Amino acid sequence: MFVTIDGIEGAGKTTLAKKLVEHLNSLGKSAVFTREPGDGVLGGVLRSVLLDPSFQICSESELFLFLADRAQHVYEKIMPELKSGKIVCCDRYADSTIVYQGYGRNLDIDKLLEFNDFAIRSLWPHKTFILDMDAEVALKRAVKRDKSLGINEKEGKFEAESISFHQRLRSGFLQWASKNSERISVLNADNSTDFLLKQICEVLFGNE
Ligand code: T5A
Repeated sequence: MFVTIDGIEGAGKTTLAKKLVEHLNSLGKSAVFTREPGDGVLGGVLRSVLLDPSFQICSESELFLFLADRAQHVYEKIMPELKSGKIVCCDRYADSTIVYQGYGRNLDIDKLLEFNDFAIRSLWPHKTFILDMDAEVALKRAVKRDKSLGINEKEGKFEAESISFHQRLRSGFLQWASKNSERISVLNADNSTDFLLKQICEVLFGNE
């Protein structure tokens, strides 16, 4: 089973995806955490380029760098883990590209869908959860986290975008979710991580 967690900056994706993996493993279901961008050796290099504000990258280059990261990630990690029977929980995936590069950077969404499908060899998640909340509140969470981790502005390229950019992303995620409602569930990220975890498990496994 391939599960992804997506949404705006600071909504709690990483926290929730890691907790989900921990919970599934404690139930004896073998699960692995992974994330985008930045898994693996190539991913690490691409992540540092993508998130470094000193690189003036045009939207098209940015798109292909995210897709290169994803293609390698699918080939090197996601597909092998799925083939070995693991549940893969990925923090951000193709939906981030549709929303950030499409709704955020105004690239053509049909093209993004096509390019993504090529990069992932049509490996779309079985289920995607989008964490939704007020963009300004979420951003404050991310900035507070960065400060507490001593992370400098290099990591904050997208966080440094205007609030209207983040509001556009939030609305993009909601529109995209409603167009893909059989795969994507929207969760209210104002809730506690434990509550969100319970909601996800109900969707994935029912009352099992
Ligand atoms: N991007 C990415 C694209 O433009 N296109 C793409 O195709 C892809 C894949 C990656 C950037 O790249 C962009 C999007 C991003 O801007 P990143 O640093 O990897 O950047 O971003 P993320 O790891 O996704 O981190 P975020 O900043 O978005 O944060 P998260 O993961 O949503 O939030 P998290 O879990 O770190 O939590 C933030 C803080 O809130 C607290 C946590 O303890 C933490 O301090 N928190 C909660 N507080 C209250 N209630 C809850 N339920 C909470 N959950 C977490």
